[in-house]
Amino acid sequence: MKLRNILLVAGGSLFIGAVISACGSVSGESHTHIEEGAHQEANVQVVMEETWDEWTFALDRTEVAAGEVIFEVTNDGKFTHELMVYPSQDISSLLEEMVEAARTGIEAEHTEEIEGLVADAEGEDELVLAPDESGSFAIRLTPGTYELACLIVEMVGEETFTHYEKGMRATLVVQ
Ligand SMILES: [Cu+2]
Repeated sequence: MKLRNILLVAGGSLFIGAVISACGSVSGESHTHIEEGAHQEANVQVVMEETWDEWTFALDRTEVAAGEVIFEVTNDGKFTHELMVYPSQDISSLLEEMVEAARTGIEAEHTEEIEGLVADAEGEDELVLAPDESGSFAIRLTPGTYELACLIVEMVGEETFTHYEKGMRATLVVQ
């Protein structure tokens, strides 16, 4: 069973590889473009955690080169967390709206209010991880300053708050 899974994964990678080379050979120009993109790849380790007074996204680096960036994320906390990546912007009014919506029991979709929210190849614009879960999120980033954030709204007793305001955000500079 295990061996079968490994073989399937290997088969999948080979298939993707074949598709990329086929596209690259269509014309000289697109070939160069794809080659450049393929070599620009960076990894960022992200650890999500909450302590008594601090909720954090800890990054192992705060600068990466533009291109494909793979976030390897671990949720070391006790709550479910999400990773969203978007160009740095003021989202304070959005956070207020979300908290207000949660208090009144409305399920609010917030992602479309964020300008330039980055999605992966499958169109996913967030990576959600349960406690003790790990996962990765591969996206393409152009130069700029980005914010990594968890915008989950939590209701604990009388308190309603966003993970963001507790500190679950970090800045990544893409050069
Ligand atoms: Cu969170």
